[in-house]
Amino acid sequence: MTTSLTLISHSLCPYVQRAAIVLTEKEIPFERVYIDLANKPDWFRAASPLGKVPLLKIGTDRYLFESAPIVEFIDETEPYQLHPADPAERARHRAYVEFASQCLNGIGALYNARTETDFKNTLNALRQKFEHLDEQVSRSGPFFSGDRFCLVDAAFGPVFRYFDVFESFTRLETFRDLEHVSSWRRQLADRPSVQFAVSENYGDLLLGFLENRGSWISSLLRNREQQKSWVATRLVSE
Ligand SMILES: N[C@@H](CCC(=O)N[C@@H](CS)C(=O)NCC(=O)O)C(=O)O
Repeated sequence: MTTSLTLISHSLCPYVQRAAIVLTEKEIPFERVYIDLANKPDWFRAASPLGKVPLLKIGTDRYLFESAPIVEFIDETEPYQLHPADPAERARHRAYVEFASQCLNGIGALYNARTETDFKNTLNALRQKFEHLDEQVSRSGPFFSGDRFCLVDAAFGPVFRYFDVFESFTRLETFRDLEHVSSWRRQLADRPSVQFAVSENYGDLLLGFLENRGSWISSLLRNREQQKSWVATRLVSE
């Protein structure tokens, strides 16, 4: 691609990550512009009919919106397709990209859950999705459908990344005994395109976001911080 590409981003958005991963997989140079979603600039409102990131700016004045068409555009305009060639398998991959979006909705519901009961119910619903995925993902790995990294893998890298942060302060056991999903999750976490899709301080940014939700997960996080500071105070005073 000879035209310059700019990915209009937000540091925590998992849909933006999909586009960043695919651009990196395809070794396409691109710039990133971050916007404040709480204070959307006028040019962004004009370019984004749904008011959401990601946007892909092509050249100086064309914008694409919605992550699915954005990543398919990137895939189709560059050699070495990341979607399967077989139409039925491609349709199945597209369906699992949507499944990844539903997992993201479940994660949103999880970090917004106000009570322990809601939190547990939401986590159970997510666990059922991962159980289903454990049946679907390639047995030999490393990726969703075998040895080729596909667009569907780009959609799940950001899903699993949330759990890396959640597990840094609480035990959820969402993936317990899910051998195939766990192995896929590890492979995606090791993939450079997935790692570089977020900034180095992503974990801290997400922790700060979670702490301010006023939800059950915020209290888990604060309790954890309190426990740590009690231990530290005790160590200092002993
Ligand atoms: N269906 C959209 C979802 C994108 C999305 O939800 N973006 C969120 C951030 S992760 C956003 O921009 N929200 C701002 C808003 O809704 O005002 C896609 O696949 O691109």
